[in-house]
Order: sequence, then structure tokens, then C-alpha cells
Amino acid sequence: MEQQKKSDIGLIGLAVMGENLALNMANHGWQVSVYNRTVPGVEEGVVERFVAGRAKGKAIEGHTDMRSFVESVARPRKIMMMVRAGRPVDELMEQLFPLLSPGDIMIDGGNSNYEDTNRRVAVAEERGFLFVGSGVSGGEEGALNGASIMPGGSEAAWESVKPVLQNIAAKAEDGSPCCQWVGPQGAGHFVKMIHNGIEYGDMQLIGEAYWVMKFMGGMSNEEMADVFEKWNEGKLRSYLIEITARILRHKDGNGGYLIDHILDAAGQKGTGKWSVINAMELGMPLGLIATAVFERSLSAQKEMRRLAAGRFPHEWIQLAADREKLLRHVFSALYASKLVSYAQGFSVLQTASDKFGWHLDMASIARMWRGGCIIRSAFLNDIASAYEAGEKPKHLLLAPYFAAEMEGLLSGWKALVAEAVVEQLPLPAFSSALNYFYSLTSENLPANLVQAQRDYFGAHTFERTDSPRGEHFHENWTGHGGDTQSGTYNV
Ligand code: NBP
Repeated sequence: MEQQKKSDIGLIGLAVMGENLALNMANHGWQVSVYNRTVPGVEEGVVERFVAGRAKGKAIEGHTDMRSFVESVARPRKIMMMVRAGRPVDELMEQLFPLLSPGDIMIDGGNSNYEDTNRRVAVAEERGFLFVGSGVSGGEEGALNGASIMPGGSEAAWESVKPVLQNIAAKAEDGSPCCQWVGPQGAGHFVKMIHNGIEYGDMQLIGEAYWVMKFMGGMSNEEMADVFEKWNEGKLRSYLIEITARILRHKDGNGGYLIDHILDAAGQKGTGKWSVINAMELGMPLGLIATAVFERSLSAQKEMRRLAAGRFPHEWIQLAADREKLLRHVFSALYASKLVSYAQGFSVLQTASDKFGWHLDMASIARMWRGGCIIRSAFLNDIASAYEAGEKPKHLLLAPYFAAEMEGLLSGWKALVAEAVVEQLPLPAFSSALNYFYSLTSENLPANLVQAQRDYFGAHTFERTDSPRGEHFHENWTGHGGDTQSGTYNV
């Protein structure tokens, strides 16, 4: 039967994200066609169940045949894929290519690796199609009620996809959509990856604040929840602080606090790890996120930790005599470390932008993260303002506002880390951030000795303080080495 009206957009993949995005689109007045594969052995009837269930009565049309699905969408077609990242996206593209018309647009809203997106944009464009790789953050709730959406790829697609994506995106407090064009190639997925890395960092930092309050402050779950609630009214206001207060108050069916019964072994899906790997490839320090990723790995080694704790027992119960002072210090450590983490993340974004010619707009990225996504927070406004200032900061922590903030936070932050180190209370992210700050603000570092060692054993050469930069020297340290120098490359 001939269709009355073609759909505005097609969506493939009816798992948690796809279903909710389709409903979000329909709730905003878009007509949506949906498709999910039907594979024997894999759950069947996904489309039928969705159409007869949550999508009932909405402008959502279900398809189990790829051809009829594609044909049901108005041209130039917008087909969004919300499937598992990796091979499924390539398989779907291969299935779509013969069915699409020139100028049609594929949108990958999954957590794809940006290098895959670089490749897919090129492949799609070679065949006469457009490809958008878009980060989507906000989980199930955001997908349904407004996510932070970070699209990049074929820029010619932006005018077509903008009305839908900005419409379904979260809105910041000033009403602007948390969705802007990020840049070419895999820029959207790169930005989403760093977003997720920052999320790892924020969670580790909040975890450390919780640990200090619990063991150095001897505080109850309710008392800690009160503190997080209070912080959520000030400079630390953010989604993760807000849910932390709720988590601490939550009781399970047995009447006890659930948090006290959750095993301390954290999982991870890989975007934190990717952030760190890519920062390393770019030669950029991203120590706070790296610490957060490694701490999740160490947390997962529960049995090993149990063994080691038996061999090196220690106890920390209410070490701080002055709770108010302790809380001021925890606030300083948390806020300052968070600033370090964002500064590191934005520096990686800037370096990637320069290296790949993406022209990323840091202020726009900060504003896009103010709503819908997991790291949404009040101080992203301050970050955006810092990047919009007449003179762009060379480093976020050197922007006048943040430099002044750091000055005010430093004494409480270092006092807390010092006390915890002596008491053997692990605060790896607070201290990693502090050491980064110390190194960043040291004109001289012991890397002169590192260069000497490298030259001594490997003829890797060094620059001299009394010669212009870029001039390399090799010393015959032992008297019997030759003059041959090793080739050099820098990360
Ligand atoms: P999943 O990541 O669990 O993916 C499941 C979907 O992928 C199902 O629709 C499944 O179909 C489909 N799929 C698979 Br698996 N292999 C396929 C293939 N070869 N061909 C076609 N379809 C295939 O779903 P999700 O949690 O909704 O996430 C979707 C994407 O969004 C992922 O990339 C995820 O990383 C990203 N993301 C998730 C969240 C979140 O909070 N969950 C947040 C932000 C981004 P089937 O039903 O037939 O198995």
C-alpha cells in the first residue's frame, strides 16, 4: 500500500537508547520509522513489541525489512543508527549503501571510536552519501527527555539534521540547545570520548570526597548526603553531585543503606581508556582521567586487595578533630582537582583540533555539556566564558577567573592530601591533580636529568639552557662512546 506521508527520520537499533530517542523524536512532532534486525537466536519481535507497547499511538512506524524501512523515509533520508559500536555499524552501512539515494545521511549516535568515524565519513562520501558521527550523552533519561548531542562529520549534512537533533536535545538553563556542530571527520565522537573521560574523573573525585568524609570525618551516609546537597547549591552544582546525595540516602528493601552493600569493584566500557590512549598518542598529559581508569582497574582486583590489606593492615576512623575545617578542605580538593581535570581534557581537545585541523570551538563544547549529559554542571558556563574572553587562555588554569580560584583553593587542597598521605588513606586523583598543578607551575623540572640519562645510554641528545631551542647536543659521557647520535622523535 502506498504510504500517505514519508517519515522525517529513520532510526535503527531499538535497545535502550534507540527506543527512547525514537519516542523523544515522536514527542517533538517528528514522524519516525524504526527498524531492528531480526536474527534467529537473537531476541525476536523487538520491533513489534515496541510499536505495540511504548510507541503505541505515536507517529512511530515499525519495520522488520530494511528495504521497506529505508523507502519509508523522506529524501534526503536521515537514518540514525543506535547500535553497539564497532562492527555492527560497518555491517549496517554495507546493508544501507545499496538502498540509499545520493545525498542521504547516515547518523551514528553510538559510542564509536573517532578513528572509525574518520574512516566511515570518507567511505560514505566516496559513495555519494553523507555521514554524521554524533556523540550522545545522557543515558536512557537523556535519550527520552533531552540529551547532549555532539555531531561531527560531513558538514553538508548539518542543515538537514540540525532541526531534529537540536529539537530533541536538552536545553541549557538559558534555553539554548545542547547540540551544536562540532567539526569534520570523527570530531563529534572525539569530543564525546573526552566527555566520557571527564566523567570517569569526576566520579573518582567524588568517590574520594566521600571516602575522606566517611573515614577522616567519621560521617554517616545522611550527614554526607547533606554535604553533597549543600555543595549542589554552589560552585560544584552538577548532576553527579546531585545523584551522589540521593544515592547516599537510598535504602534497599531491607531498610539498610544500599551504598553500604554495593561491592567496591568498578566496571568500565572503554571510553575512559580510549581518552587516555589518545591523549598519549597526542603527547598530552591526562593524568587525572588515567588515574580514574587505573583506580577502576585496581578496584576490580578485589581479592588481591583483600590479601594485601591483610598483610599491611591500617584503620582510619574519624581522624579529623575539626569537621568543619575538614569539609572546607575536601571542598577545595574536589573543586581544584575538577578544574585540573577539565583543564587537561580541554587541552587534549585543543591539541587534537590543531593536529587534525578540526577548528573545535571550546566555548561551544563547554556550553553543549551544560545540559542533558552526565557531566552537566554549573561551572561549564565559567569555562565557556574563559574561552570567549578577548585573549584566549593558553591554559584553562591561567584564565584570570580560574587562576584566582586555584589561588584560593590551594592551601586546603594540599593540607588534605598531605594529611591523607600520612594516614595511608588513598586519594590518588586528588594527589595526581595536585602534582600536575605543581609540575605545571614549576618553571624547572628534573627532566634535565632524564635527558642526560637518555643521552648517556642511547645517544638521544639534549638541548642546552645556554643555547637556542632546537639545537641538539650529544656528549661522549664515558670517554669511549662514539659521536653517533640516535634519531629522535617527540611525542
Ligand atoms: P547496545 O549498545 O546494547 O546495542 C544494542 C543494539 O545494537 C540492539 O538494537 C542490537 O540489536 C543492535 N545490534 C547489535 Br548488538 N549488533 C547488530 C548488528 N550487527 N546489526 C544491527 N544491529 C545490531 O544498545 P544501547 O545501550 O541502546 O546503546 C546504543 C549505542 O549508544 C551504543 O553505541 C552505546 O555505546 C551508545 N550509548 C549508550 C548509552 C547508554 O546509557 N546505554 C549512552 C550513550 C551512548 P538486537 O536487538 O538484534 O540485538
